[in-house]
Amino acid sequence: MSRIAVVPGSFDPVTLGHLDVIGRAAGIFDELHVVVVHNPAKTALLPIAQRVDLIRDSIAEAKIEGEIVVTSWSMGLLVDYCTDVGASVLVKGIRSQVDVAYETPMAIVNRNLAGVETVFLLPNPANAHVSSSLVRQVASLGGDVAPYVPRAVADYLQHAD
Ligand code: COD
Repeated sequence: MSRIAVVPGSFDPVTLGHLDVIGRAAGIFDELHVVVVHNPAKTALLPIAQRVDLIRDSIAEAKIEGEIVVTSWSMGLLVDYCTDVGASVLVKGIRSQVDVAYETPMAIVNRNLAGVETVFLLPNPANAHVSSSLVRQVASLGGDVAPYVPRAVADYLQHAD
């Protein structure tokens, strides 16, 4: 039986931290779905379709191999997407105690709702401080985001209005 996992996130934009988690998850599971989910708690910078395109470009640029689907989901519960595609696992990155506190109740509810387990991956220490909000802030103030994001994202942000 093939193991299908979902890596969800806002990915606004995708960072080197996200890409590290995606690459390692692709090495663990037979099929990976990277899913851009609208997070109503956050004010978005990039349109969802653009985030999907940048994730695809970044995965190609990093030469991450495997069965990887990149898509978006806005139809309700994330576990419904998991059920639709036959995924039994969600993969999340844990950078700090703040992430643990945020992710723990969601992991328990997702298991209760649909039997979907959550696997937590620890970050590469080199990227542990990187977040999309940090990238958005640096970009908005005219700073160099190249150390934190894939080249496709740096290029996009440099040429965005
Ligand atoms: N290193 C490692 N991991 C990282 C890094 C980094 N530098 N940066 C981010 N991550 C991880 C995050 O911890 C997270 O696991 C993932 O990457 C995505 O991060 P973001 O910031 O792009 O996305 P979030 O946190 O805004 O996304 C939250 C979701 C939309 C995925 C979340 O809210 C969710 O699962 N929603 C489900 C909605 C639902 O069905 N709710 C009902 C049941 S709980």
